[in-house]
Amino acid sequence: YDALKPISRKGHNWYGTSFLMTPVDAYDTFVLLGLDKEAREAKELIFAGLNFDVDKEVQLFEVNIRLMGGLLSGYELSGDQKFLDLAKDLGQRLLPAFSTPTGMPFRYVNLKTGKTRDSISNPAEIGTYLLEFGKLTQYTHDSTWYQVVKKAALEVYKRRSDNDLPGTTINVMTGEWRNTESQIGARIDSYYEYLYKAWLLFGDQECREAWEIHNKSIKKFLLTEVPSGVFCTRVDMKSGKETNPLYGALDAYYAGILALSGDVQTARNVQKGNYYMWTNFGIEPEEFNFRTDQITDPSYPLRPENIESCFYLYRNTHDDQYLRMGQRMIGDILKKCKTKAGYAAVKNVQTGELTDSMESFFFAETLKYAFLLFASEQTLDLEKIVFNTEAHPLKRKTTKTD
Ligand code: DMJ
Repeated sequence: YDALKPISRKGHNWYGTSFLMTPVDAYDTFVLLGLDKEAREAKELIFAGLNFDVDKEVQLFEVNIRLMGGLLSGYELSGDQKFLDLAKDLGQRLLPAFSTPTGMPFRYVNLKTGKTRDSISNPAEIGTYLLEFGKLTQYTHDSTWYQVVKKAALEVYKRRSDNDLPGTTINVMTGEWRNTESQIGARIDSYYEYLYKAWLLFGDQECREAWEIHNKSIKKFLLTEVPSGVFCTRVDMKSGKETNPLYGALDAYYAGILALSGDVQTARNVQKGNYYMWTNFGIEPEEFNFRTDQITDPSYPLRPENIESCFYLYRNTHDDQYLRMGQRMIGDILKKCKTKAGYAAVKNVQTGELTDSMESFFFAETLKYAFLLFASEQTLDLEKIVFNTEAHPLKRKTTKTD
């Protein structure tokens, strides 16, 4: 199944038939954890059942980060050509989405017919292909893959405001912003992440510069200190004025990227806010107002970002407080989310009510970062790999030079 339902002990498929998101997202976690039997079983399921020649419309972004990312890391870890063949086939079927006047992709594409839909997209769903399609370029020696997705990401960058900030939604046909609120979380997050990581993985200087310019503005306009910690607020991209002091589970990745990019002091400050968000509510809510402490979305769908940031900060500082933070978060997940057949998302962090859902990113990311936080550093060397946004490790060609 694409996702598991731990309470009813059933499964859920996003598009009627299964694209095997659970085994694809879990495969490299099994490998890293040394669960060889489970890794073998997942691989067998994938090769026996994964078929992209189906008349189904899929969401480009999700299929890319989970399936394309998982298949590519599967190829690099196992050397099995079938993983790469599946990734190339999927890539071909996603490409028609990029045929727009701006080069920024539609949100949905039919895998068989190439028919596209939904021109109102956002930076994350436009710019989160650099790592995966860059890998396709590396393995096929065809530069088109990377060129197409790099153009898409830079079209967002080109449309940044005078304050060097993007908005939240944009029309990919006209290039006009629809929602001009700027923030670091949902619908923007991995656009920033991939600009920086395209530099790490491929040495792309233009992407690095775009990340640095955006990041300077994030720090200038969004980073906000309140008594409970440092958070990133939401502002209007043009005026830079605060629109809504909301922060949430998805925003928590930012401390990790800061740590990875070497800005350890800011990362530490942001992680303090992240930890406050987790401990103040027993488990982190999807979204809350950091000025009033009011929760605006009480769910916790087993997200990884807070633990992910503990992992990067610990790797960078070896400060035990990040181990303790991670231990507390993992303990809360074990205590509050464990069911007889897996781990369930929380419907309301205040009441503790669970919901019958276990997204595949719990396998790909949450469990992997939890494990790696306490594992020996040789288990995974950050000089040798870059994680895609679904925590699929992709091999770096060269080691870091700066
Ligand atoms: C994952 O699918 C990816 O990390 C994505 O970038 C946004 N968040 C979810 C997990 O929270």
